[in-house]
Amino acid sequence: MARRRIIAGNWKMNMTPSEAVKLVAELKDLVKNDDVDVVYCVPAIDIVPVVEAVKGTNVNVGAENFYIEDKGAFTGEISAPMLVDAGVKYVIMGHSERRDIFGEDDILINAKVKKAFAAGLTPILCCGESLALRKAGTYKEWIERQITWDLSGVTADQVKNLVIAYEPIWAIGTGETATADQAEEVCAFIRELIAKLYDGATAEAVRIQYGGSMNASNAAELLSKPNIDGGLIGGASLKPDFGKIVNA
Ligand code: 3PY
Repeated sequence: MARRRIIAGNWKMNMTPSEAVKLVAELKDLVKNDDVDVVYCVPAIDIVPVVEAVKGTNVNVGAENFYIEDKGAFTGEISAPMLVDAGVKYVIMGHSERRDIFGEDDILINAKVKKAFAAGLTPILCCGESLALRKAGTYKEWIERQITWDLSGVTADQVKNLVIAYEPIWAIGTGETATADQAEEVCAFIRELIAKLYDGATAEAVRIQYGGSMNASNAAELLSKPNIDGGLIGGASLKPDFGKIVNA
């Protein structure tokens, strides 16, 4: 069965609530496409107004982060039940900015994957190597280690509904993009790894995105590759260009 394409914007720490509502209105007609899952992953403070603003459209809302406990003394955090109650469907985890700037490790990310599934959220699990690992030629070993840890104890049925985003760190916020062949090589490797860790049916079902400076001019080539099922889009998700990527 063909995998449904998924294009998700990662707004990062951009857009005040009023700017967010304006952006949703600007993009509304541009992102219409019934054959693609379109997701806006937005800052916590934008979730409620954006869920309201996308009502009646083809867009779903995702969060950029959450904490693994349901409630309690965790100042500054938001929980999976809070996200679900607010109408959120997806949540990003394992993004290199959270790994590198906020020190999140694979043990926490693994707990997030399990918690998100248990709460009814779809994880968008990010992985990817640094420039040093790319140059050393050990990037596949690194990605295998990340995914194996992050999916420890996660069932095949859950992985069938997972979204994995391959985001080489050297292509994030640098303007550099992996070539379509480089991206496809790693996305195919991730699919083979899922077949090894689970089985062929699970590997066929899991959706794998490329992320890292995907934009309106390179999206069509990246998305033409057999193992790239979509994109996790940074800066270009804040512009009308996002509509071009959805329809690429
Ligand atoms: C980027 O494209 O910059 C991203 O980090 C997407 O998540």
